Amino acid sequence: MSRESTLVTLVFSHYNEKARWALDYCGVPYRERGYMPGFSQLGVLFATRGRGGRADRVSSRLSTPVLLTGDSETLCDSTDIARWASARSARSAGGGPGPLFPTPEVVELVESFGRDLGPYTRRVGYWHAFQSETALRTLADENVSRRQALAFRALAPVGRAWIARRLGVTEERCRRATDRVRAEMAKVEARLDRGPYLVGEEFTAADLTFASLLAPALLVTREEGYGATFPAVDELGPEARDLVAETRATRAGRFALEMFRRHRRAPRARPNAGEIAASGADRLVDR
Ligand SMILES: N[C@@H](CCC(=O)N[C@@H](CS)C(=O)NCC(=O)O)C(=O)O
Repeated sequence: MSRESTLVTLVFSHYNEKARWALDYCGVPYRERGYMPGFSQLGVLFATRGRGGRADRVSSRLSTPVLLTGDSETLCDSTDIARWASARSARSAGGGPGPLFPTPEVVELVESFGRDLGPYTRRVGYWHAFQSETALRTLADENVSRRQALAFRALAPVGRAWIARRLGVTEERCRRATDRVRAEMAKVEARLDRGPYLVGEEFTAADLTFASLLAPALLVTREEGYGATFPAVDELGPEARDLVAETRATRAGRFALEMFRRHRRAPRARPNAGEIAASGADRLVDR
């Protein structure tokens, strides 16, 4: 029997939520090691024995999520993790890509959301968090161990400038990113005219990826199913509050929240992050 897998996360990140959700959906048990930005890179270095993964347009060699599977594989990308989880859950039914990746169209959509939506909701999320007095503190206090949260808070002024530089978080770029998010939502709405899910008649990785990567603009709560805690909407300024309200009112926003509601049951309790022990059974879904 293989050992339990370990998921190394930047705990509140939407790409990480995508991996957690896929693992939970496919019933794969795992332990989560959750980190704040700046610490996650150390977590990845440690987990991969200094090797890291591969950099691409939206991520670095030290990006999360990283999954150390119980069979000693190391997967350094959320799509690779989701595909692995899906194939693993299909193994007993004779193999194949599994429930999350039934067709190549799903793979294409997952990749396009990863490229054209994820980086933009991330930039918008960080910009608005940086305008708030308390948001970064909440992200730390609610998501990682007390020790890590204190260390993060001490380093936050430097960390913030570092994140802003790495991810291009400026007011002007946030504005353009917001427009790109709206354009992606419009594309999704056009698809929803054709059926209940983004591809075909069943929930797939396309729906899961869209909902996860839109989550920072919706501020999906733990109660609504998100596997980490975002700041509360009233911790943010008026512009951010309006954006969350606007996104939640769109058809695409409502669809994403519906995917959380129907396919990702909320975690039972806030785990003691830092060393979060999560099991698939804790956050299962109705399938
Ligand atoms: N292509 C990657 C993107 C992952 C990504 O960008 N992760 C970010 C969190 S949102 C990260 O860990 N960034 C830290 C870094 O690259 O140093 C995936 O889908 O797994």
